[in-house]
Amino acid sequence: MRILKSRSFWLGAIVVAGGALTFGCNRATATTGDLVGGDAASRVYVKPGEKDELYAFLSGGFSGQVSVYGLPSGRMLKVIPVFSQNAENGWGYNEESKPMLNTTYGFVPWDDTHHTELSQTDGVPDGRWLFINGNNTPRIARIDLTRFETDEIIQIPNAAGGHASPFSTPDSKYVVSATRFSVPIPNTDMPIADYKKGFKGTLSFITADQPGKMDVAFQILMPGYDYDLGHAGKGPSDGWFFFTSYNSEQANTKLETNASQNDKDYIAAVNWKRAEACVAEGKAKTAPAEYVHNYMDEKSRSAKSETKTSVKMLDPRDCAGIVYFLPTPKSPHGVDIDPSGEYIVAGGKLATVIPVHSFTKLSKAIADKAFEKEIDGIPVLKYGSVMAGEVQKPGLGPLHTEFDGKGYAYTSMFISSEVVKWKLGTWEVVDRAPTYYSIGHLMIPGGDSKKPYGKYLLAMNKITKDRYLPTGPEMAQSAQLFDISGDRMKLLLDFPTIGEPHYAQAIPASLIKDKQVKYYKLAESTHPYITKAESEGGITRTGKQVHIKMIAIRSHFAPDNIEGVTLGDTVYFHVTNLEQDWDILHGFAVLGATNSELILNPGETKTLKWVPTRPGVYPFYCTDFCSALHQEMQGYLRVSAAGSNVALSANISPKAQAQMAKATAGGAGK
Ligand code: RUQ
Ligand code: CUA
Repeated sequence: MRILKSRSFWLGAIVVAGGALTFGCNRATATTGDLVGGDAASRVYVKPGEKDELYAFLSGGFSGQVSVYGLPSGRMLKVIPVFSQNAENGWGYNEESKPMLNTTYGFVPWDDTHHTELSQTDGVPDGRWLFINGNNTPRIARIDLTRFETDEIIQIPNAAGGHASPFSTPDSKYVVSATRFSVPIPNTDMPIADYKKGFKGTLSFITADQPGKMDVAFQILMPGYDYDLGHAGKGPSDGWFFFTSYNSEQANTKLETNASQNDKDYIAAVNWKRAEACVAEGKAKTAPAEYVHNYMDEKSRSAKSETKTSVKMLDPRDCAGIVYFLPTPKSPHGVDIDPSGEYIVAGGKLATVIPVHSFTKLSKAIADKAFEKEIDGIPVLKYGSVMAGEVQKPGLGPLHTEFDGKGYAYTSMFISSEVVKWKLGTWEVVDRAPTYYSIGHLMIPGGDSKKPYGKYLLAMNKITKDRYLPTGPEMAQSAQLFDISGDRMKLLLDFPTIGEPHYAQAIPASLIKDKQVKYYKLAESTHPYITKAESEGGITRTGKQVHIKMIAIRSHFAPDNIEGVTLGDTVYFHVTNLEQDWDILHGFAVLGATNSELILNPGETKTLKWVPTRPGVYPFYCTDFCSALHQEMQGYLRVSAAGSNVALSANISPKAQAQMAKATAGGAGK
């Protein structure tokens, strides 16, 4: 969507949207009666103590995170940090999670998350994992839905702008990532004017079905266009993947006009089963590529990073039949496959129709070799030979389409600011509903899968303007929930969101809620600095490093008085939450820390690194209101001048003291 934000486009968009809004409202009055009809409140009302029907996962856009909402209430349940440091719970600040943000560019504590993708079994979301892409430093993350925590992040090499990502095959064997920006591959110093000659695109297939083992299975080298979005085939089209591209003009400046010249751009249809076979036959070249893979070690709940050094690169010239181009009007954005797997729907941002391709026709055109030409080893099919139909006069600026499983498709119209419902097969528009304002993505629970859950539609709007109490120049982005169970869409609810949600997915709560991890078992933890009992806490010194093993339990820390730290030391607080009970958390913060607090799940050990800068006495305390005596949950650490002879000590048990003495005697000493 960023591409749309050029000034003249916005101006145009707003002028047109303004016009369309009046039009939209009139239309709505004519067809759907009151926008928020009489029973809307009861349709979204979830009584105190009762639970929502669905979990909805909204990408955070430039917040770099994922937020979780209950539907239909629109109540926010959690923010899951992914690519952005999150001081609220120490993600990316504590020592255990920092490695999750490692890349070949170093520690990258931010990204732009766009598309949530639930793992699937046989083309239906199964509630095991949620994948999300990082756009800026191309990455894909896996969130484990028994914990609602990010457990794995893989960087995508030979890529710039991981936008067409992380769409999944129907069995989640692979998730994909296509480069949005073409760049020299491998990236190297080159004049930008050499774009047409030297810049390339890549499509990456990442193995995803084994937690902790994501890897780049292979990449496909593509012409230097911009690759935008993708979706896997299913049913008859299982084994195929579809990616939109724009800028077939291969412009490298002022894309707004220069990449809008051609009447049609392309959808790349990728036969990934054939690509797999070519890789197995040794037709891929091993290309050097550095990328980082980070994952949470299951037992220590500490992240590990590894750097990989090569990928298998397939050139379509070396493996005939892996990619075909489907001409598609005009600068297409979304590409969405209907539940049957037959229809391939494109959202041509600048097109006046919604073009739909047919997989049956595509297969036949390939068999008949109905090719127009070939580009870099990729046959271009004839538009007429693959087109199933066009939705006429749908509105302006089609972006994304989802399906209700009852034969209808719903397309978001950015410029005319509305959702348009149309019928698969006849391509007739049957309903439209205005959105407030300028909708980007829309989501129907399961609406990109083989079995849509239907019932609701969530519009995610880019501009909020006058919908809420004003909050200065920036307003929260806004989501709108529609009831789509009847013939007409009915607006039920507006709610503000975090960051800028692009895509979202939702799934029946029953698939997730009973599988939750309630606490981590102390006995099973392999964290090297875990303190499993109060008697085992202690303090040790190794050169200039001081390690404090500490426990937190209602309502104290042990040890809670520490002396012998001197200026020049680096202190590591390894705090273990001894609680073995659901939702009993403690926090830890120390005066003058330059990172953030720790928030400790029950049974978990986390580490805060702290470098004191002045002698003095430093209090630490629990930040999570855990008990009636939470406010008493505090302690002190004394820092002395460098070279001082204050003995290293902590008020700990005799047993721990003996162990500490042994460790210090065996260590490097001061
Ligand atoms: S996207 S609506 Cu269309 Cu990544 Cu943003
Ligand atoms: Cu522990 Cu508050």
